[in-house]
Amino acid sequence: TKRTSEAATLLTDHSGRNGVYSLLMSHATGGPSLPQERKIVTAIPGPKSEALLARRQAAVSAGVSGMMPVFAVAAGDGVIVDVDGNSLIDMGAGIAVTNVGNSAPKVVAAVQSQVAAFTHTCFMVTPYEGYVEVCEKLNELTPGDHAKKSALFNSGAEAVENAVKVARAYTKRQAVVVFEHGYHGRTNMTMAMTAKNMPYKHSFGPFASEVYRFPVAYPFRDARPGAEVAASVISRIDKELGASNVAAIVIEPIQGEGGFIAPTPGFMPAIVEFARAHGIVFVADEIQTGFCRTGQWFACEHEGIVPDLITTAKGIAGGLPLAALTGRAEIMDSVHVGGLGGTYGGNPVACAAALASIETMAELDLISKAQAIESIMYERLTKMKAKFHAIGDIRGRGAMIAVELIKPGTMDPNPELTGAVAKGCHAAGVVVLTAGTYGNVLRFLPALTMPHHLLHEALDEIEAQFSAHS
Ligand code: PLZ
Repeated sequence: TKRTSEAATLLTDHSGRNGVYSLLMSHATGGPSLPQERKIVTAIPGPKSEALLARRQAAVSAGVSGMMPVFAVAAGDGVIVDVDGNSLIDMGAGIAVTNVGNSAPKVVAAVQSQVAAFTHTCFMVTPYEGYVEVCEKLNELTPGDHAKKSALFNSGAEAVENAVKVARAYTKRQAVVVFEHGYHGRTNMTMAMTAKNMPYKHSFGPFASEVYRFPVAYPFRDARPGAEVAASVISRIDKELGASNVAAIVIEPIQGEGGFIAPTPGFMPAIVEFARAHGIVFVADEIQTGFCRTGQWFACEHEGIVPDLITTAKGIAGGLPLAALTGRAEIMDSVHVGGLGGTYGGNPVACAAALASIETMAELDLISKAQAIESIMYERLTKMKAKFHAIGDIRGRGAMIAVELIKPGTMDPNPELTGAVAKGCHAAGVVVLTAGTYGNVLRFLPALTMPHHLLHEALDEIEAQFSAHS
């Protein structure tokens, strides 16, 4: 077909060599998935990536960072293939996005048929079924069996902004409570809500007002029970803000960019109870934790928490840009008509991808797959912790696991070792991400379809890098 030959031209231009070409052709036309292997055939970066890096440097703003020095041409399940034909192990899934794997067959088919039918009408102008169906699914899958409604957006940050808008409209209050180490986005409102200055906020102020940040119960660095930390936060909210001025409390049930900090058990339930008692809208930001990532549909479920509003994005649509705000119908309906929206929000192609992704999650039982990844990761990392005293903490759930690195014998963060291990992995063809307020967390977020032999191979490499740098 014409489309296939266009894809072929594109792939030939980028990859050149024949082996890579036929492998990519098979992948791009819905054939068997990419060979699930690490295969390094050039230096990292290879010559074709080097050439693209030079073009990138000349054409792309220096303000956009670039972690891996290679350019991708294909990806699926556990691997990313680069322009030089290297096949890398992917422990990042595009920052927790391709939970169902890259170019998952159902997603590819749904996107192809939607893109051929129509690409955009604007839901606010001429609606279509896909948008409604995604909302129905979200209302059904998110925690709680109360009446819910949803609205769709383009990015996680936009969903968080809209959570604040809805909470303010509903409560007729202004203050927003967020937490230390929290991350909510890069737009003006969400920069104010994000804790870390560098790189997210530095030189970009002034920030939105009426955002107040309080400590989170951080088990590795605070031995107090969760309820006790919550009590001190609640007392401060009462004294410093006044509960009756607070529109929303926004928290990630496991903090993502902040370093996979799962608040000490008891912390979130106490905060939820306080919110309920004072008419404050409790918002769970599940943008990184959602869609089977933590071994449940949503991370709130681990502590039985039912948020009033929940923000989702990333894993929702198998890699297409889509985000959502879901919550109690009376809260979601409290906004005046026309108050929520946007040109592209709930784009039909992204909605088709979301429906296919959600179907794939159920069909492949990705909840169990995330739990299996958790067992393997904990077992291997626990052994490494006994050997390498720089590993201070292992934490997270499902396929959202991290290690926090310290200077051995202290609690001091060790960002130098974190960077060295990450760089070593990258050079050896394993994509790992870092995180944390102190830049001392190595985080692992593989696709939930990651084959176990590759997971072990990635862990072997991580272990080798710890050995090399200890
Ligand atoms: N809330 C909990 O994790 C996005 C950011 C990467 P967007 N996290 C990855 C970077 O450096 O920009 C995120 C998140 C949580 C909100 C967001 C924002 O989602 O889709 O990136 O806007």
